[in-house]
Amino acid sequence: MTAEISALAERLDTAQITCADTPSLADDHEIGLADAYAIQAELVARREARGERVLGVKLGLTSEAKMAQMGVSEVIAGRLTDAMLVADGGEVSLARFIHPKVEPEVAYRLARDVDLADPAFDVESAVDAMAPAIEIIDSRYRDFRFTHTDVVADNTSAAGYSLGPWRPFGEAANRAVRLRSGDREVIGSTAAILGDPARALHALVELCRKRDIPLRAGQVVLAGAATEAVPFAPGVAEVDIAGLGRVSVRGLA
Ligand code: OOG
Ligand code: MG
Repeated sequence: MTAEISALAERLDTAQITCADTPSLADDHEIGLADAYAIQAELVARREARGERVLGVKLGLTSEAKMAQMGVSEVIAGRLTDAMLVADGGEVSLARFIHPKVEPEVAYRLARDVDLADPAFDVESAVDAMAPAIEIIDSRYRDFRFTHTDVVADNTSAAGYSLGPWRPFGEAANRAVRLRSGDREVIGSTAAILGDPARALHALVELCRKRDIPLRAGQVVLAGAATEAVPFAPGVAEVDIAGLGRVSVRGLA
C-alpha cells in the first residue's frame, strides 16, 4: 500500500463520514485504474475496520443513460456494506448524505461462491434469486463531477440500497421500470442494462476477476441502473419493475 493510495482513501472516507464533498482526485493526481481499485479496496477496509461487513457488490454505468449522465463510458464495480442497507419501506435520514440520488436496479443473490479462477464458471448457475432494488448513490465528489478512475476510487458512489421481495432467479429482460422520487418520475426498461441485466452478471465476473474482488455465497449483486438517477427528495422514493415487484424507502429531511 503506497502512502498516496492510503492518503486518497482517507480523503474519500473522511468526505463520506463528514458529509463534506471533495474535488476530483484527477485535478491534482495521476491515478491509473489499478490504483483506483486499490484506493477503493483500502476505503472498504477502513469501513470493515469500523465493524461494517461487505454484503454485496454493485455494477455501475451498465446503461447508456447513466454513461451519458455521468460522462464515463466503462462498466465499474464497487462494494455494498451492511451500513448501506435500508429495509424495504424503511426510513433513512438524508442528513447522512452529501447530495443523494436514487436509481432503479435489479438485484441478484449468489447461492454459492463464484470461482474467479475458473474461466468457464457459469455465474448464472450460482444465482438463486432476484429482486427489484433502489440504489442510493452519493458521490463524494463536488457536484457529482468525476472521471472514470475517480468514481472507482470512491467505491462507485455507493451509499445505500434497499431490496424488494426476492423471487426465484429467471428472465428479467425487457421489463418496464418506473422510478419515483419527489416530483420526478422516470420510466425505462431493464433492457437498458447491457441489453439484459443477466449480462451484468457476466460483466461483473470479468471485472471482479481482473480487480480481485471476491464474490461469495449469500452476497447481493446490483446490476446497475436502468435509467438516469434522480435526486433523492424528502419523502418516498419508489421503484417498480414489471413482474418483479416494488421497493420503496422514505428519505427524512
Ligand atoms: C456512479 C455510480 C453509477 C449505476 O448504477 O450506474 C451506478 C454515479 O453515477 O455516481 O451506480
Ligand atoms: Mg447504481
